[in-house]
Amino acid sequence: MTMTETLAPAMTSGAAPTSGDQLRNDWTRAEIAELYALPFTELVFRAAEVHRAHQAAGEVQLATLLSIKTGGCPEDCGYCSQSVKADAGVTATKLMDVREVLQNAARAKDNGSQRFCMGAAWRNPKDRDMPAIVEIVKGVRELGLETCMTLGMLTPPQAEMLADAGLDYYNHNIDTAPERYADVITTRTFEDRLETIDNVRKAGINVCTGGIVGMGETREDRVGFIHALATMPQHPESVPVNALVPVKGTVLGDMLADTPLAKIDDIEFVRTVATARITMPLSMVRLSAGRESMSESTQALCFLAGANSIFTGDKLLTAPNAGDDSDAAMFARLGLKPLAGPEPLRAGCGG
Ligand code: SAM
Ligand code: DTB
Ligand code: SF4
Repeated sequence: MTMTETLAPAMTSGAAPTSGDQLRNDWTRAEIAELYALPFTELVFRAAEVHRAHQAAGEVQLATLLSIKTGGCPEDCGYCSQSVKADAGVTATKLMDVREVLQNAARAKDNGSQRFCMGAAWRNPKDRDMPAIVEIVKGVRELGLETCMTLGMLTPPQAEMLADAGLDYYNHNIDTAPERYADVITTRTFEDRLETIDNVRKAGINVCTGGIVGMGETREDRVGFIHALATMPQHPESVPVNALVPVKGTVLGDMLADTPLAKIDDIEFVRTVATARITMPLSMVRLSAGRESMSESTQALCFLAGANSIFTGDKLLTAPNAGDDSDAAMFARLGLKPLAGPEPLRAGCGG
């Protein structure tokens, strides 16, 4: 199938999702590079067409994050304030009590969130942690929220336990292009990441995987990052696109603080969102970390280019987020609505 054949004709906002028969997972790097290099308005126009053909354009999913176990992580991810290698003033905590998690989840629901995403600063959960995690998943589901966890690497039995508990999504980012991975993280490999994603898939849990732009990578690296996602045997149901939050005391935060021009260019960020949308038409593309320092105009361009999910609330895991009031004002100004119905993707990518 050629690239143009994948682009369905524009449909009106709110159009019913298609069956997914136009999905491809045989994208080449050259095709993705070609999309990235389109004139900006052409790229955004095409992404908006794909968006309208497959999703309810104008509706944006609201998800809320909670750090249920903060800091003290043995991994050395160069961007992360929670690594033991970072000196970012993050105090390490134990796993949060189930009741406290449920109080936070109930608040998120009251504030209109559809999904509750819980993160733990672990390389991997220990088997002794699993009963409490299972209890949390069940409790949050009972509140009527979709559940997402991000706990580090999982074994197949751990993934099965989470599936049995009813976990809806597991977040495990590939973060960057395969060939750049070792520049950012040395304590695990890109292949380790894919293995956990595979374990999650096999257990029947929806996959949330994406990464970070603005870590000093090149356009070619960003092409490699999107290529790795769009050629997965089944497209991720959710694709978080984070803009690096440069935290002082982290390797990347300190490095980029000295090179202010390294911050991701807004237009390049929108290009990344648009390319993700075109290559993965049914995935939820989430504007994740970094919105706090992003102008409303840039975010509006991202929504036009097919982003359809955000994290709400004042805090991400440890870093500040845009906050409910400013998001409510932005939604009003842009005429956006919180996503009400189910997401389009359950069919995945048959290739
Ligand atoms: N420990 C688990 C793991 O690494 O899979 C879960 C938590 S981890 C904080 C989740 C994701 O947050 C990372 O994979 C990364 O993409 C993103 N992230 C962390 N710190 C960030 C930062 N400073 N700026 C942007 N994204 C960040
Ligand atoms: C993702 O891709 N972004 C979220 C979520 N998955 C877990 C985390 C962003 C973290 C930003 C930095 C912080 O709060 O420490
Ligand atoms: Fe640990 Fe996750 Fe942070 Fe890496 S990103 S240091 S694995 S909490």
